[in-house]
Amino acid sequence: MNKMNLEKQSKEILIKNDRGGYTVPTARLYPFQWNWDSGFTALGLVKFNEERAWQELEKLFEGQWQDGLLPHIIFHQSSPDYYPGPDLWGMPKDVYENDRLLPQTSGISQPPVLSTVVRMILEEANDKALAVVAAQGLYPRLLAWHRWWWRARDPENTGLSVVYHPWETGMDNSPAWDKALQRVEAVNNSGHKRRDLQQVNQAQRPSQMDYNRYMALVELFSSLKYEPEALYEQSTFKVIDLGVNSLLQRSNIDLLSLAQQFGSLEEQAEIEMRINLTRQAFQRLWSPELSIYLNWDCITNTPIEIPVAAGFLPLFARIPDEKQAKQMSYELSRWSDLCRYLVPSCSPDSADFEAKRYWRGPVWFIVNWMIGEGLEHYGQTALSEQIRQNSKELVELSGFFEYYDPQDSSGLGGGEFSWTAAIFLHWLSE
Ligand code: 9WN
Repeated sequence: MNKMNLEKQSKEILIKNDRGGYTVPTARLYPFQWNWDSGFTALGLVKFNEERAWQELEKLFEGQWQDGLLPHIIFHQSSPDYYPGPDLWGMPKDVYENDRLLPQTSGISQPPVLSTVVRMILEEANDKALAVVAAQGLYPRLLAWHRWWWRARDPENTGLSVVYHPWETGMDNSPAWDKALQRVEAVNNSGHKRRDLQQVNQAQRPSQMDYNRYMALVELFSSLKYEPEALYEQSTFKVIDLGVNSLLQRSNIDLLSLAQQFGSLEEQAEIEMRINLTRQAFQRLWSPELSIYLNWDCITNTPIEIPVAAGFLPLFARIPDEKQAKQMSYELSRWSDLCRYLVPSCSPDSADFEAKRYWRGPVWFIVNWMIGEGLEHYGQTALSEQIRQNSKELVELSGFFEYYDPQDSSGLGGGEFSWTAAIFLHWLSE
């Protein structure tokens, strides 16, 4: 398909997935507003409707909690198509704040990409007056969310924030979580029906045992009323996720830029302190042997020695020094010798690699864009361009899927997928 058609098609997907001020990731499989999906989607929307791009973000923040948490799902309306819905998260109904009905939400968050997105669309907007008002309105809410990550999720002020659920990493079924998840005592969910398998082949989705453990964690958090101290002490799944921490660090850098325009000197100093603390703290996640960063299991207090694509995301956060960035790009080139399309979500020569299963091998556009952007920053232009070209080819061959097989290019998971269309508009159509 030619470029014009793909561009047109990607805009049509975003319009089709619009549910009135917010975009669903894809029809039926994911019928609500997801946190990081909306961030990436706004990067596509801004290319043809700036007002709508700002609205996407404003709508998301309607679900923000008073303590700053921005949940991973906002249930603006009900749908029979997804499990688990708001009732299983134990969320109260019909709650009003200043006469406004608050949407029900989940009780965990997702990788924080929004400050980066706000800065990017503020800088590229044609309607500057609209952009300044919107960004200024979002700034205090972004700051509150960052502070939640810095405090509720890092109460010992180490510089790295913890997550309590694979869903919170956005890379739910990554082999990096296998061992940590096995420690979670599964609940028997026979009374509940998974809805994802009505739309996607079981071989491309997490196993039933994974779901039973995911739900056990949800029950635990709900019974603890999502109290940050209780979760920190009692969650049986507790990891330092490279995705969350890389996106948070990059977002801290972009939040600082927003603070310079809209915030106080004290806020700027606070953000700067966090950036420096995190930069130092990241060093313990670096593996010189594997030339990649590693996730960390906080229960055993050991690195998780499974090389996954998130291990390259510190490039997006400007964490590595020049030497480390070079070593990472050699490692990624080695991966590319082992499989046709970059970037597989897990090292292709790892025993855990599965080309078609959700986060265990497939290529995801959002990850490709962030790694590509990071490599370009470090001057690794050829490799960054290879990732871009591979991504283009995947869309040309298979259309706008949720994820792709890195060997045979087939499109997997949900079709007409919003973030794939948005990243196409943002990164591939120029
Ligand atoms: C759970 C919406 C979301 C993405 C995640 C992706 C998948 C949900 C699910 O879909 O997760 O949040 O039910 O599988 O893993 O990254 O935000 O696109």
